[in-house]
Amino acid sequence: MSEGLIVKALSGFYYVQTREGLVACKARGRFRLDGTSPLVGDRVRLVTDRAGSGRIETVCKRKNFFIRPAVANIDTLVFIAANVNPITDPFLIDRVAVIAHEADCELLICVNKIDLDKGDELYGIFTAAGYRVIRTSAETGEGVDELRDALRGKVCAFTGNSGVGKSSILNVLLPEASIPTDTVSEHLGRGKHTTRHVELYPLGDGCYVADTPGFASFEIQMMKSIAKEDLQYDFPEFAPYIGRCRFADCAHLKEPGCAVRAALERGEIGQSRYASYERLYELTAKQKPWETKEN
Ligand SMILES: Nc1nc2c(ncn2[C@@H]2O[C@H](COP(=O)(O)OP(=O)(O)OP(=O)(O)O)[C@@H](O)[C@H]2O)c(=O)[nH]1
Ligand SMILES: [Mg+2]
Ligand SMILES: [Zn+2]
Repeated sequence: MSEGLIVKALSGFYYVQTREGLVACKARGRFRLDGTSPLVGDRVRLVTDRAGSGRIETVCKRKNFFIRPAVANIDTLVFIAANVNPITDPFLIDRVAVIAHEADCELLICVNKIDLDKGDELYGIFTAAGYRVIRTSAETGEGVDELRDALRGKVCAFTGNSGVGKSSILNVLLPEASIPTDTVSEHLGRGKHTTRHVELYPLGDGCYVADTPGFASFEIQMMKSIAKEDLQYDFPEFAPYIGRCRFADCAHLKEPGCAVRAALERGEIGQSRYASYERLYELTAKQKPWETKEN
């Protein structure tokens, strides 16, 4: 029995990086029956037959996993955004930020295509909220070294709407990968979903980066339901004010004496971030108690 890391899943095969090399594996049928199918990023144990093909026997305990992109054991989610062709809606980043925080995963925001548009608004919103934002251009290479440094030693997944340049940036980071990219449809201002599968690429020194297919905003799913009372903790810039409201169970919506809203009025919390909190609170509040993660 040997061990390895699933780096690609395609057409019913899992490609497992082992010390001996890359092994194409099938998974035991039981995984599918149990609804515990392996994911890219899983550490697994496998047996290989004489012909060199393998079978995954066990999946090691996961640190976390995501549904979209379908990956496991991610240290850093890198949200690639752009302010031109296509324009990233900040709400999309806010949703992913919440999902990342719930999964105990660092979020890094990368504003790409700065050769066309510097993305000052996105940069301002997310740096003010306390996130690290790196500006890049896959076209000129600007900022790519800073991104490479930020990813060192981590297992990362690129995410972001289709056409923002996820595959293009990865090609600059790892030229030998030559990942297909495609021009963004001028009509729709969104990509054509050039990347169709999730794959982890080795950048050396234990750093892996997953390129993933982009999503349209309506497709993104919460990987698990979040209790409405917990949502406030997913907004790191709220932290200094939590516990200072007049009511102990303040939802920071319309209650009098709310410290979060006071901070919003003083400009210490960003308008767009707070608006996303309101929208997401409404979504989480609609859930039934038995749909939340405690159950
Ligand atoms: N000007 C400019 N164009 C870029 C940049 N990055 C990517 N592009 C172009 O944007 C288009 C889409 O890039 P992709 O890398 O395929 O985008 P993606 O995010 O991987 O898209 P999906 O795979 O569909 O999710 C391509 O035509 C790229 O050449 C950039 O920094 N500047
Ligand atoms: Mg792509
Ligand atoms: Zn409050």
